[in-house]
Amino acid sequence: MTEYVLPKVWTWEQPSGGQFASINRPIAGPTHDRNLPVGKHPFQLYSLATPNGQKVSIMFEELLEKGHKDAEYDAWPIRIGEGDQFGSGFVAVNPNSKIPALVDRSGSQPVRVFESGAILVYLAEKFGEFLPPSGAERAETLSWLFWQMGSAPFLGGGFGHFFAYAPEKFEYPINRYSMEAKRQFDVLNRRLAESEYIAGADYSIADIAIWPWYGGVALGRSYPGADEFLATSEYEHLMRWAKQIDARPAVQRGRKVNKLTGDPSEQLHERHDASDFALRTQDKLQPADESEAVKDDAI
Ligand SMILES: N[C@@H](CCC(=O)N[C@@H](CS)C(=O)NCC(=O)O)C(=O)O
Repeated sequence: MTEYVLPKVWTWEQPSGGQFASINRPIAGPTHDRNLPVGKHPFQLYSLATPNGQKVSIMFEELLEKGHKDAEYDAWPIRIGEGDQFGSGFVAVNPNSKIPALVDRSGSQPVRVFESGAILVYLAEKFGEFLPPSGAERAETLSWLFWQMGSAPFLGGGFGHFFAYAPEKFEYPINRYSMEAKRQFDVLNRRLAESEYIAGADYSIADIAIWPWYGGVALGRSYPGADEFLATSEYEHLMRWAKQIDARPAVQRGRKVNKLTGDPSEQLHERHDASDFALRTQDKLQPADESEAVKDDAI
């Protein structure tokens, strides 16, 4: 590795290299005018089946599974590899230009919600599910939810980036982020040794937030080879929990929503109705997107 001589002021002169370099830029705001589509349901979700996106579609499917008919939603794919997140309509819903983003149109004025953690809390409070209303149990659930928000960027943006996406295998950052990723897996494993679910005896938005990231790596879905590299099978309690959540019907449906890559039977590009899943299974809805430019399972 040639030594990098720091300039006095950093300037954006060239793409940094590696996957996703083409969508990274040091400025915010829209790059083009484009309105977002609006469907028939009260909730409009603009997303992609990445771990951050899966959290919200899993939450909607769990609410529907519990019988909340008012939780019906339209889910529209945002192709982040093609820059959809920089369209004016999307930026108006999320000024941070990242999926997932939600518009609740059930009231007199539309309400925008961005950041997956904020969306989970908003829906949990609206439907009175998956987040205890007060006291120690609520504090524990929110603690783990915010743990995920602070920790997963080291797993994804740190470990995952240098393990899978950087233009070369650099030993220093891979060591640094593998150390942190394994420490985080151990945090979860110890917690799950004493508790069935992350926040206690009940399944909650903490599980819904944490599972797509840590379950995804442990089950060998994110970053091919990362499960072996990090020896995730050694985290016995975490593996038990990852498989238990993976078996939930709502989780199996939620993972498919806005999924554009991988096995065609796992993809549901747009979701507008519960019956869309059956249509997808029969392969009648839409053909698979062959583009592998952005593998949605692992970003
Ligand atoms: N903290 C945010 C993170 C969202 C995020 O990083 N989304 C990624 C996909 S997983 C994205 O939209 N990336 C597009 C980009 O960076 O331009 C959340 O939890 O909602």
